[in-house]
Amino acid sequence: MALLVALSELPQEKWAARLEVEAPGLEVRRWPHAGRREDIEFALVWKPPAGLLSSLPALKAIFSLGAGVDHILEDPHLPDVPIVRFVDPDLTQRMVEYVALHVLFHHRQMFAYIEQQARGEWNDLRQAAAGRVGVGVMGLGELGGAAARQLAALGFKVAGWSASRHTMDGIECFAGPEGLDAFLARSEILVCLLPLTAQTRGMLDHRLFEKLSPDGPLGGPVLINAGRGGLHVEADIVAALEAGLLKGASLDVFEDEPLPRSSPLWRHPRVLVTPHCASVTAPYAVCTSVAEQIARFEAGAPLANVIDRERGY
Ligand code: NDP
Ligand code: OXD
Repeated sequence: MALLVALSELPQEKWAARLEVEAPGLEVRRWPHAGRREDIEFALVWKPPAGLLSSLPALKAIFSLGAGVDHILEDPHLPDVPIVRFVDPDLTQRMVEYVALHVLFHHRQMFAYIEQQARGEWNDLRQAAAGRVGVGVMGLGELGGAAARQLAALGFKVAGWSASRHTMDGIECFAGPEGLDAFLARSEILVCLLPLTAQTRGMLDHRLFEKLSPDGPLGGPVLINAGRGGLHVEADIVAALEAGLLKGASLDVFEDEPLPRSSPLWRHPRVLVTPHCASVTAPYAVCTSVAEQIARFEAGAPLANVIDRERGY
C-alpha cells in the first residue's frame, strides 16, 4: 500500500519522514518520484499540481495537509474520491491564540501606544470595556467556533455568522445571506475564519466594510482575516483604511502569497502583516491523524472530516 506525499512550497521531506514513522506499513513516496502510479492508494497534499491526483488510478482518498481544501478543489480534474481536511486540537488552539492576540491588540489600542512610544509620549488613552466592543466572527466551524468562545470568555460582545444556524452560549448567532447585514451592523472588530469557496470569494470588500459598525467605542471598524486571501479585496482594504472606513487590520492571508514587496499593506501604519502562520499544521499531528485514518478506513470504518464538494468545504 503506497501513499504519495505532494507538498508544494513546504519542506516535504519533514512530513514524509514523519509519516514513515507513524505508519510503518505504508510505503511513502515523495512527489515528483511517484513510481508506479497504480500502487498509490492515498495522497497527502498541499497545493498539488493540477492533474496529479487524477493520474493515480488506484487512489482511494486525498488528505489535505491543512484545514482548508481550496488548494485541492481548484484542480478542475479531480478524481471522485473522498477529500479529508485536517481537524486537530493543536491547530485550533493556535488559531484561537492568533485571534485573541489580534482582537486584544486592536482593543487595547496598541497601534496608538506604539506610535506614542516612538515619540516618547506618556499618555494613557481612554480604554473601553471589552463588554462594549462588538466582535463578529465569520465562520463558526472548528476554528471560528473555538475563537468565538474564547473571545466571549474574554468578555467581548461576540456574534457569529455561518451558513447554517448555530446555537452557542453567550454568542449571538446569525446565518446565511439574510443574516449578514444585521451581523455586520453590530460588529466593530470583524474576524474572518471562512473557507474560500465560490460563495465567499471576494466578499470582504468595500460594500461589506461600509456595513460594519462605524460608531463603536474603538472609533472605527477593524478587520482580522486569517481565513484565505481570496476572501478579501486588498485594494478595497487599503482604500477603506485611507478613507477611515476601517481603522486597522490584521492580515495573515493574502491574494498572492508571499505578499509581493510592492504591496502597500507592508508599509501601512495601521496594518499588521503575518506570513500565513496564524495556525500552522504540526507534522506529528497531521501524520498521526493520517496514519490512524488510513488504518481505520482499511478496517472498514468511514473516514472522518470528509468535505462536501458541492459546498466547497
Ligand atoms: P470549518 O469547515 O470547520 O468551518 C467553516 C465555517 O464557515 C462554518 O461555520 C460554515 O458554516 C461557514 N461558512 C462556509 N461557507 C459559508 C457561507 N457561504 N456563508 C456563511 N458561512 C459560511 O472550517 P475551519 O474552521 O476548520 O477552517 C476555516 C478556514 O480557516 C479554512 O478553510 C482555512 O481557509 C482557514 N485556515 C487558515 C489558517 C491560517 O494559518 N491562516 C490555518 C487553518 C485554517 P456552517 O457551520 O453552517 O457549515
Ligand atoms: C490550513 C492553513 O488550511 O494552514 O490549514 O492555511
